[in-house]
Amino acid sequence: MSKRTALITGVTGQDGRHLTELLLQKDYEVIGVINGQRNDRAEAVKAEFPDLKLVNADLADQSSLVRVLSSVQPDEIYNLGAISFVGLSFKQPELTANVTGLGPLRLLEAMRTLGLEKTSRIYQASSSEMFGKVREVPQTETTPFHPRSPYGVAKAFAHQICVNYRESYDMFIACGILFNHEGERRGHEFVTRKISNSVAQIALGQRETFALGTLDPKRDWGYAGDYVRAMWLMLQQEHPDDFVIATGETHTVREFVEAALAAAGLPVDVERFVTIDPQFQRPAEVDLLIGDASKAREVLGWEPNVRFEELVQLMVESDIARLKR
Ligand code: GDR
Repeated sequence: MSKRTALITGVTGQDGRHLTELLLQKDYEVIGVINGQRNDRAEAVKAEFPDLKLVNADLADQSSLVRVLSSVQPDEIYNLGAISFVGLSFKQPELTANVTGLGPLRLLEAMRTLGLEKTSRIYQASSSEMFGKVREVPQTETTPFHPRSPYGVAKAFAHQICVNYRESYDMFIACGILFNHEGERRGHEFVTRKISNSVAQIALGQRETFALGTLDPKRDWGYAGDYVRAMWLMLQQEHPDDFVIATGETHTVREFVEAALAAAGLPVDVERFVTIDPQFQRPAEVDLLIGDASKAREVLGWEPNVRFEELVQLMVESDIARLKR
């Protein structure tokens, strides 16, 4: 039997790298989409995964998607590509709408144009940011959306166009509503990595303090390596569906800082190490997220393995080890 083929957009990001690792272990042929004339991250991902193949296309360029899907004919498509930093989406809302919102629609249309809608399966990276100003606690697959950023609005459009195409054209489209997921591959612009890296620098005597926008928001933080398993499981089911992927635990940014200081063996005194800088605050904030992943547990048999303290510890230890190198 020939190998199954998976196409991943956003392959150079945190989830793209975890998913590439998982699918190569499962003996898939993995093809990653990269964009741009010079993409330094493409070099890094190629060095990390020599068996990964790379192709050029862009979620903002329909004909490039048609060409790539036509030549690859993937069994599974994982759409992880997006403008994914909520803070940036306030500064570049139109770009965010185009890539994060319309990108998935372009992929679906490319599948239909090529007659792949009955043979290829697609995973869409939906987000807990769609819940925004939450209408219920905890959030499930049926909680109404109230996004609080251009990013959240774009993700809500993408999610609903996926549901619409699934219902209209009987396509296998699965949406994972993933709550925050972090780890040693997280980008430095996100709060968890900013904290783990800054705390590691303090522990090594390389800095004394660092600045955050606010300590109050609560997030349901899981480990990215656990969450890409859920993506794969969703595409192995008999029927496509939507699934919340979360730990069911919520913590404040302050608690993340406290756990990081403890993990580094520093005094757990947040005010001594953290200053507040309004430049890192957002025009509208998501105050509380906590997901109920019962459906994923029952239907997919999915469970998170890494819990909050362990996640913080693995991030701080990995940053300390990296900075020492
Ligand atoms: P989020 O992640 O917006 O939840 O989206 P992020 O880590 O950026 O923010 C989490 C919370 O921390 C607060 N915060 C700060 N955030 C950053 N980045 N920098 C700061 O200095 C800072 N200070 C406080 C934020 O305001 C926020 O409340 C992530 C992304 O990965 C999305 O792509 C994904 O869809 C969701 O998680 C689920």
